[in-house]
Amino acid sequence: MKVYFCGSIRGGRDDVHIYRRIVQKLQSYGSVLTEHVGSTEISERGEDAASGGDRIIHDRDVDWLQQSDVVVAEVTNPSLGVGYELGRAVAMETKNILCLFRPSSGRRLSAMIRGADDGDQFVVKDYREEEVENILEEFFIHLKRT
Ligand code: 6K6
Repeated sequence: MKVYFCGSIRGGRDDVHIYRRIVQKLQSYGSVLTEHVGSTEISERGEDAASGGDRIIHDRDVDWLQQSDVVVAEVTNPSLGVGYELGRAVAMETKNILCLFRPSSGRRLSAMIRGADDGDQFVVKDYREEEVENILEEFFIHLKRT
């Protein structure tokens, strides 16, 4: 199984420790195409020496999105890139999408994400940090049954 993980980069890296936990858990279900999103080496600038510019990042990520079977997004920290990826994934129709949001942040999730939940292919789940692995476990067990 190929999993595409989305998390804020230029939108802010405050939650990177949670992204890392999510990526680690996702790796037990398949290959995570975007494991760099959970890397503490990547700053808010979202650049490193190996990167060849924004177009290359965009085109590679859209290609990975197309290849992926499942999309998991941590959406607590607002990010234009994550919102864009989710919109593109919805347009691809074939993806199972899980959005994870922490109400304890005090933020309110965008209506365009919360309102996209159809209880089937696009699911939004509120969670507390300590239960993140269990939430993922439940989601993937359900996926295997369908
Ligand atoms: C090179 C090596 C590590 O990071 C880079 C350069 N930046 C990006 N590399 C890969 N994916 C990126 C990069 N910048 C944004 N993205 C994608 O958009 C990721 O898949 C994230 O889910 C999302 C974050 O968007 P912003 O708007 O918060 O940056």
